[in-house]
Amino acid sequence: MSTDLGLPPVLDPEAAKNVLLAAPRGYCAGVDRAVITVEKALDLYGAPVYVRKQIVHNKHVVADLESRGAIFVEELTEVPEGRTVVFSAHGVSPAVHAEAQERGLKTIDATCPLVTKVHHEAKRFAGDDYDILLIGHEGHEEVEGTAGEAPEHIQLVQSPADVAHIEVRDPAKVAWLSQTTLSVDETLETVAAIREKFPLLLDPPSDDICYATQNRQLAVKEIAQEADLLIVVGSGNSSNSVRLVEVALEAGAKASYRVDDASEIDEAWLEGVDTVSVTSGASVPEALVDGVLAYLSERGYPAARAVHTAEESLIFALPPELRRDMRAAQAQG
Ligand code: 2E7
Ligand code: F3S
Repeated sequence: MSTDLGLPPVLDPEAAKNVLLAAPRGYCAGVDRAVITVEKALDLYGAPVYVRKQIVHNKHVVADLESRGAIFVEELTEVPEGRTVVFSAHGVSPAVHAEAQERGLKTIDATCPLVTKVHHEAKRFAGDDYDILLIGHEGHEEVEGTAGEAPEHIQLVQSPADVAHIEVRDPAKVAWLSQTTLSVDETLETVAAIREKFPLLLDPPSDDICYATQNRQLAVKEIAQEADLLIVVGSGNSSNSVRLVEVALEAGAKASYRVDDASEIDEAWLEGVDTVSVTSGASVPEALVDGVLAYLSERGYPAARAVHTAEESLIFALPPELRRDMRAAQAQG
């Protein structure tokens, strides 16, 4: 399905080859905040600073922060007692907060505020004793964090096909929530299937799929229609980046691949390709996109033409615990 935004045609009819660049793409406000949080923590406390899980799902971002002294761990047991640990943008369950406190760790919570909002919704529905159907991907850190807010009330729904097997205590008390980085179209299908089974289904108070996910999917649809090849820059464990490939193919791109950087592009993908479209996931530094555009330019493609479908200006304040320590350090001179 494609979205007609009523935009002027983007292709240059005179040019044999075209490169279209989605806008918006790349860093969202939550990623920007999380990456800056680790950088400022390194400045303020000195290396090493521990980070539970990848701060965002991008291997270049993680490698860069590692080179500056961040240590990424899977579990809090790997963090020496009394040290500082940053929680990733994807959020953590209350059990992880409790474990950190037990181990005497100083914590800085870089959970995206839009994930925290979903945690609050989960707590509220659970407080009203609703069965909560959380649409998302099993094993994703965000889902583990959200589900951990009310494990007895929440069950995971991964696709419309799962709906047939759902059992609830009271069909009149069912609500749904979702991971923030899902495909908008597929989630609508899943919700429709749930609602057919439970007509009294309660919606979240506002969209759980965040503005950045929605905007990047809308933008990719716009550059997919004309694309012989659509390249998504992003890591393999980045849910929102992987979704962009799926959305691109759904929207009519003839082929679409995800790459971590230009070195992963296969020259054979370009055979017979006139129009290449490019976008990037919410955890992807712009330099990696620049690398892909340079790769295309070296192979005879013209400068990219940006296709704007939304403006983004959201900025989140840094975590309060970090701001407090920054103020204290400043006051000490
Ligand atoms: C946090 C949240 O790090 P990402 O690639 O994460 P996903 O969830 O897409 O795998 O992208 C940024 C981001 C998105 N959502 C960070 Cl909850
Ligand atoms: Fe937050 Fe959405 Fe980014 S949930 S981290 S703004 S992709």
